[in-house]
Amino acid sequence: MNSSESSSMSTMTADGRELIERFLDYLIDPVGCIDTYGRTYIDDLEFILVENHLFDFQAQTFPDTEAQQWFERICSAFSFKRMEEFIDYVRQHLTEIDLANIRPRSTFQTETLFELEPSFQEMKRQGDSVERNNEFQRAISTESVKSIPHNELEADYYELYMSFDRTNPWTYVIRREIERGNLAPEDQVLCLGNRWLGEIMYFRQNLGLKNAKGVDLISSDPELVIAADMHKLPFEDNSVKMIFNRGLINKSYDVRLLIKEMMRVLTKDGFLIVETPGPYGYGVSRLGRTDIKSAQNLLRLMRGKVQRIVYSDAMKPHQYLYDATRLIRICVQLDKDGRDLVPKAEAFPQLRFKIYDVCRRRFLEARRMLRDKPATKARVLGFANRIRTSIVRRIKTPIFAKVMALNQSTNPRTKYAMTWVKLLRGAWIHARGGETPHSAHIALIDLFISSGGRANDLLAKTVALAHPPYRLPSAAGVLGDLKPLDLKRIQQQLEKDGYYVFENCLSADFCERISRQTLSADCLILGDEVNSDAPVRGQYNREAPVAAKYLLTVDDTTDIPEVQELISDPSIIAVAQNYLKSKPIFSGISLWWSPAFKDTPDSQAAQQFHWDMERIKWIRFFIYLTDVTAESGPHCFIKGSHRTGAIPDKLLSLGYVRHSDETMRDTYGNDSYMEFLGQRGTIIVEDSRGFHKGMEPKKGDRLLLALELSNTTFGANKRHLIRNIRAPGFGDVAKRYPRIYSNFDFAPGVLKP
Ligand SMILES: O=C(O)CCC(=O)C(=O)O
Ligand SMILES: [Fe+2]
Repeated sequence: MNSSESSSMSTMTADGRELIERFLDYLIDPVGCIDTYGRTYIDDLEFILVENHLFDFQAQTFPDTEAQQWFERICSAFSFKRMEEFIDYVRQHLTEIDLANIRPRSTFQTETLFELEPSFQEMKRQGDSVERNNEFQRAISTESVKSIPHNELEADYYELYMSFDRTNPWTYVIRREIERGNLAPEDQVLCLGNRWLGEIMYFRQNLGLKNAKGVDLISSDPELVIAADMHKLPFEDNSVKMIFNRGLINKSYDVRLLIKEMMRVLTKDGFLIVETPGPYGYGVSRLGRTDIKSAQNLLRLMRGKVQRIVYSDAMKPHQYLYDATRLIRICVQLDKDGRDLVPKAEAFPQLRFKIYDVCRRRFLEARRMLRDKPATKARVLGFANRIRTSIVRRIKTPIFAKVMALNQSTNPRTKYAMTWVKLLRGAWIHARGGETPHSAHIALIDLFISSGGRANDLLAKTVALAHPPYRLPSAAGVLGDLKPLDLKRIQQQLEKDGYYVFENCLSADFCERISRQTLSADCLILGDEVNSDAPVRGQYNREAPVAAKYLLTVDDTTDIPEVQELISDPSIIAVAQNYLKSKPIFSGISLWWSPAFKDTPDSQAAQQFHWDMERIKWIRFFIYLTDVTAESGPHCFIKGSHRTGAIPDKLLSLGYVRHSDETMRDTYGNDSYMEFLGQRGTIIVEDSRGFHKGMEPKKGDRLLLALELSNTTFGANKRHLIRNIRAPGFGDVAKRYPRIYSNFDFAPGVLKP
């Protein structure tokens, strides 16, 4: 027998016992400890030391000095060298120690509730095991599924069921994350312990997360739900974007293992949503085996790896939670690469959510009712039809005649009001089908002229409310690694002057690659001299140009890998979003050669001063792909002329026309006249609502790429086709941020799910 063994076998002195009891009472605060059925806090002591006190078993130290002093006193009194010796000693002398909190509270409720369940009796007789426990859970689930048949099929019923006695934040929270671009429709989502198929249908149909799947001990449809033990998920590491579970983790036989398993399959920035009862009034049981008691205790199991707490509450439950005192609900976003992260708790718009929740419920109820009862549906539709015909007959037809009359009016006020009507009607048509009526585009131009830009500003604010910006993960790209301060600076200069020239350039090689591809393309040949109704096409010969402008077709342009790289570039997107204060959309992409063709400016080639007005609010990136000198056709801009009210009425009243250099210098002075010279690769961003032009080249030629980003595609109708994904990553970005690419048509099969 060696000395340490003899000390562990000997009985304790009264002083020693008190020391140990007080130390254990200090370590074990039951409010902060997770309860597991069949285990005592002494069984879990290693976990409690690490999770609750950050004890470092390797260094044998507590970060907290008070805990460390306690530990050292115990070590010297009992001549322990390590924490492990103390724990062994305690476990061997358990009968001699009197502790306030050794064993979690445990309820007898299940003992009576499940008396008749054979798998429960089996578990009691043979003792706990993973298999017997799962068998029992499976039996309970099978029974409860029968009790709510509608939940088995209907997404709407399931959604209503989740909120039958409380608000349900999940629809709001998840949709908001989708809206922000943090979650995409294709992402893999798992519902653990879903029981009802309705939960999966809810994710697929009501939230649009079409790859949602369940994992449960029971499955009536293997396509929707995989039968497996949640502690051993049949999924690869980092393969799941979101895990959702309600009333699940209290059924875990080992919650630490469960959380580890969920963290394993979740992606680096995955989401975890947990809804679970706790703390239990009477404690854990053979059914509710785990009581985490608080979100805080749960978060401790993911320590350092949570970046955001998207939502969290702990309400008093109403009906079915038996003796649980709270319903803990939490949604977090991970950062698995994080170390010692302190999660950011986000503010939650309570009022907006409550209004949303009430409306959503009424909507779901109405939709169910209409779906359920064909007779009601027929009656409602019939009624609506009668109203519609009577509106047409009594109201619409007479109003139509009046509108026609108003339209012909010469009264300026009536004309102004009618312009708004045309614009708003066009906006309605655009919102429904994506196309803007020509009359509405003209109305946009007319309103700009008559309001000096105020109409655009008002409309842009409305659009921004409907489409608030994405939360973009980074703004690093061809414009540099832009930090919030850089973005602010660029935005401020854009607002003040209307343009910004970036310090960063594209490489010569990058420009050369684009240039080479343009020279073999069949361009549209344009210019004042080209008078033909049919488009004239041909390759651009740098030695012998025959017109002022050689424009690549939009579809050829977006087929160039380098162009696709630029339109998936985070820094370009971020700069645009910041200026537009709304989700940006690539609404126009053009690439053209301007040769030295004649001495006079060409109007078709935009070589005289003008403002653009194809959108409500937009910015344009002008990218030089050849060296641009004063001779080879620099882009020119009148500083500040983009601002609201900056164009004098006498110029505006001339309409959408071209202006001479003299008019510009007379109106704005020489200092405002900007001529951008730069080597190839130079990137300029500009609000081309201000006066601008491309000066006609005198010598040499210029290849320019223009990328327009707008807050909406309302205005000119010109869509782009993506025939193929040619830049790595473009496809992923396009799937993740659908609105940015909503002006593109992707050829069938190009955007694989
Ligand atoms: O060629 C230029 O520099 C000007 C082009 C232009 O007016 C435009 O893209 O809106
Ligand atoms: Fe222009």
